[in-house]
Amino acid sequence: MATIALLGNPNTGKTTLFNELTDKYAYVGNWTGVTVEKKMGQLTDSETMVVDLPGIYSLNPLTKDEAVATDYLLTGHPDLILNVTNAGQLKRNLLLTIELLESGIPVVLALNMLDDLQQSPFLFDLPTLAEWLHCQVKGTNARSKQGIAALHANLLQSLDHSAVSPALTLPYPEPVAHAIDATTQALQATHPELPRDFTRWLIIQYMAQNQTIRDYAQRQQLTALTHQTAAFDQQNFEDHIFQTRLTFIEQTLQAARRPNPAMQPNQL
Ligand code: GDP
Ligand code: MG
Ligand code: K
Repeated sequence: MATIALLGNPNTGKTTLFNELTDKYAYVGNWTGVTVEKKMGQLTDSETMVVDLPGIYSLNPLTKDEAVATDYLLTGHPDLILNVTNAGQLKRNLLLTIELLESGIPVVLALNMLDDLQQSPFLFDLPTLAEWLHCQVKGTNARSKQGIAALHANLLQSLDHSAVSPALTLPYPEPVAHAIDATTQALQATHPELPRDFTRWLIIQYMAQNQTIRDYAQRQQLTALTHQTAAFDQQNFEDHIFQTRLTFIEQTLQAARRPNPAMQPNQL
């Protein structure tokens, strides 16, 4: 049975979308060790399970509640990620999106709350966003139920792997890129069972000082990674990674922004 993980910043409409996309509850309770509600339901007209996860701004968790989402990516083996974003705060939302896209797990991006953009001077061209991010992008207004049917159809299609692209690879600067490649080789030699994209993602997260990932690497004895801790930290890889992501987001948004025809000066 396939599983879709619902991930996104807090208050982007994840639970509203969950309710629209599912028709049967499979489970409602709490995640182990935290008080966050765990909701699982069946995607309408499908055997697929949808899992609603706590809202997060990054995969590097600040709280135990937030760590639930990162832990789920490490151990839950979702087949697909539905990343729900607030279209009006895309710049901030895309920081998480990039972390998800790097995992190699297929991502469908929902640009939710499109209704909030009606008064904005700019809209987004969804095909351009899809091209830059290498993933499916669908616009929704979860509250008024617009775009749900198309999103549902796209999720089914993406689960069929017919519409899925490879993981996003950002142009990290030379020392980082070189270290990623070298560490990937070393880690693949000792842990050939890990998928290549997932290996690269673990390394980037480790470099970015994600403590949940660092604990995981310790537990799994990923020594190709753990032995590099001091080297990564001394070279400020975390800062390089963050800057590269910000630059990429700026470029993506610049390419995808379109004037909102409803807000053109001659119509005001
Ligand atoms: P979550 O924290 O990501 O699970 O977000 P919720 O589903 O709880 O939604 C947060 C708030 O945003 C609620 O008040 C929703 O009614 C509202 N909301 C959800 N989707 C939309 C949308 O497409 N447009 C607008 N304007 N509001 C929405
Ligand atoms: Mg919620
Ligand atoms: K429902």
